Amino acid sequence: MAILPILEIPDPVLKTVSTPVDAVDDDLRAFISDMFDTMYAAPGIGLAAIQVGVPKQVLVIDLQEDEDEEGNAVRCPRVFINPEILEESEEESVYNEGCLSVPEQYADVVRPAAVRARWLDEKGESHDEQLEGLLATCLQHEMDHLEGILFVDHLSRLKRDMLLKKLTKLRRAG
Ligand code: GNR
Ligand code: NI
Repeated sequence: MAILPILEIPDPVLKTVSTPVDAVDDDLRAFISDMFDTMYAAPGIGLAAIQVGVPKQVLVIDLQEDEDEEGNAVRCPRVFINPEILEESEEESVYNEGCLSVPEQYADVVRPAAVRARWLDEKGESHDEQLEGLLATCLQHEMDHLEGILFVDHLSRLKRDMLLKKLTKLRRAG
């Protein structure tokens, strides 16, 4: 169990373009386990490897939508290695996104409502699936990280500057 430090804007490492993984092995699985520890502790619903400083095409998602009878979150951890978007829907959806690398700031982002994606899981097995709803939104948000893109890069300059100013103020306030 290891909780890794999460890089925050304006750390230039977040702009790194991540490279594909060439072997899904025990070392990678140990790192993925640390990514889940880090994501659950934050807490967040997704995490890309570059957010903890590792420029590999690895991301983890757990929407934490399901609850048991006692109202406890049921874990549904998903791993995406070397993900690719094969198709995007014409239909768009708007979601009020946040990011662990842009703490406590939220803004509406427009993205394709559904995507067909291909990826490897933690066993190295290939998946090709149509995803929609929050899972599609979150996957696109995480895949942006692999290109060095943050959700604020989807906003108008005015909205982005306002949001970054708020973050600066918040940090000054401690
Ligand atoms: O925890 C997170 N919540 C979230 C909400 C809406 C859209 C995307 C996300 S991902 C984010 C965690 C994160 O920063 N992943 O990169
Ligand atoms: Ni993010």
